[in-house]
Amino acid sequence: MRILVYILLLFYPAMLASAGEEGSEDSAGVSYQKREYMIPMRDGTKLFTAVYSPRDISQEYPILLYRTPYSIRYYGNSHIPMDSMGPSKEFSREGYIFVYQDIRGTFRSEGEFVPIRAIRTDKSDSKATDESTDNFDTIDWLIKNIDGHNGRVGQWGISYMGWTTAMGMIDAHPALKASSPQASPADMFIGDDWHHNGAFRLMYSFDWLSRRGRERSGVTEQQPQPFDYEGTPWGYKFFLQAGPTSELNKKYFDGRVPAWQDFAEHPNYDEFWQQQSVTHHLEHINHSILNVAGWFDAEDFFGPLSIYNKVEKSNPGIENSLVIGPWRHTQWLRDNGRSLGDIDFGSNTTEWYKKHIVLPFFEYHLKGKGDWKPVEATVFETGSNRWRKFDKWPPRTASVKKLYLRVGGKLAFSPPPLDSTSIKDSYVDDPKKPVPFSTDIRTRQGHSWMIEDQRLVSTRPDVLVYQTDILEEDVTIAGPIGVNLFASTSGTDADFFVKLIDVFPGNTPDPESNPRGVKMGDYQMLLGAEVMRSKYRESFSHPKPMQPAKVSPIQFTIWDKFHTFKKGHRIMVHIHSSWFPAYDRNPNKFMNIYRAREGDYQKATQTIYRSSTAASHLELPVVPSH
Ligand code: PG9
Repeated sequence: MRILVYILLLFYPAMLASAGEEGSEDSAGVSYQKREYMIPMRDGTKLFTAVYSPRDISQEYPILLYRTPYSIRYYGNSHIPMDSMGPSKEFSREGYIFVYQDIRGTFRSEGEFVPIRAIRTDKSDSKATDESTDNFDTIDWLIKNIDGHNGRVGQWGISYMGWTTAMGMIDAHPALKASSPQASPADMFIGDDWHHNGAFRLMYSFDWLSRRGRERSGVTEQQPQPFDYEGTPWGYKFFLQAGPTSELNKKYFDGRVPAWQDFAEHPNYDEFWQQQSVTHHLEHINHSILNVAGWFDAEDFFGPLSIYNKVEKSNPGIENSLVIGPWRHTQWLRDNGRSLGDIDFGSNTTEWYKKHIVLPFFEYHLKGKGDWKPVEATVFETGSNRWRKFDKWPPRTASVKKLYLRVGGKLAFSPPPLDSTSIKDSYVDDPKKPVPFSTDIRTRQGHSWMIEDQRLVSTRPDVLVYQTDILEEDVTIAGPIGVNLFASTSGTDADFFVKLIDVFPGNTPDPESNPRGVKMGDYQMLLGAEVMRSKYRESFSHPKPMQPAKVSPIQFTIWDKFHTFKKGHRIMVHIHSSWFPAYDRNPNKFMNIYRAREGDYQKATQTIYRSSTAASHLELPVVPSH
């Protein structure tokens, strides 16, 4: 009997490929049936795929594809997840053929999973695969084998599924007419989940890889177990006690998380990272693209912006538009978008987006329905709390204004005078007491720390704080923010984090709905933050030590913002050298940090210059405020 069950389990997926398995359910008038298939890829690997089709065969429907490493549960025909079919509930009602697939090497699919698998190097090898070929082969099979479709395919996804969507845009199947990559990572060394400007994002990478990065023992329907942080709810303590990243690998991964090994073997921006970056391959696209991002996305904000910019640059003439709402990672799929953390945006921002953008986009391109008129950029202006539309992003009216660090913790639009006597500010970075990235007690990074109140952290002696006078009129910024520091360290490497903050007036009333009871007077609302690991200040591929005490220019970008600092508020900047455990600590020593030992971590004195010849400043893209 046991042997019979084993044989059945072994061949069950293959049986599905030929027969299909069926179930059905109603969704607000549209009745769906479900079938499961094992779809063969060009190398023979079969991918587990669920197809939900409207039962009404009097008309044809477009196919909407979604490919995930997180499982397409529920398996079998007993459950049809009506609310999550498509980017909003309305899609089920409008009628689509929804296709969900476990990507290669995950859950019920065959093959090996490689997180953010690089694009194949040899395109002439007809059996070589990557996520773009798996996407192509899936669409090809669906078009040839599924009944009732109208020959048009769309694809969408958020986060990892945004990335599989972006990969599907490369060498795309001709039936693919519309793609919406949302919050996709684009480059894991420069600006998304694993690293920012070479600085390692410890807490997130550890959590994700501890669950998703282990080699699997076979096909499964089980989600991985969450990591047990040795019983403590406090990630700061856990990671500080656990020690350097090399120790974490030994203690918790036992060398069985291949991606963790990759970090140590590829500490710089070499071919490994370059080949993995989706933006390097986004060419020859000839279908319509809708890019979606959240201003406060703590995982993948650089990604969607870079994908939008690259598609714009390399594929002139196609429809390629951008939507950015005031959202955390994936928020537009999860709640009404009225607020995030302590900040109220005044309206249900995600509902507006779903009704006015994502549904009309697919209805038009896949069914020819409606009067969708693409707008280049539909962006939510925080501070003023309203949606705005532009024919270009950043808007044409944006012009750079330099905001200088000045003596006495001031920020001003005028440069330091020639004869300043005080020309610098210093602080001591102690890797044993790193600056916390959040005041929440948590083991996983959470979602709202990119908009979190910075008042407590501003009191630390290892955080430099600069602010403008009280603004006499509104200041609106729209676009990327340039950071130009002149800095030195007593060590041979250092991280420099720069945060841009909106400081509310002291007498700001508390909002009507304030679940955490936070007092909003003097609130320091984080708008954006970025880091530069200074050994990469000249090149990500060829790191160079800092020379102790020598002043070096450190330039980088805090990626785009669209925000109005209201009259009566102040603009504030924080500078510090750790943001833990969101980022690993820099030992302040030029080395491969993934191989650092506890003894390598040393205190360093960091100095930021603000003289007339070394005038550290930010470049704000200022637009007229209306
Ligand atoms: N941001 C997530 C991720 C993408 C790619 C790799 C690893 C993690 C996600 O939420 O899917």
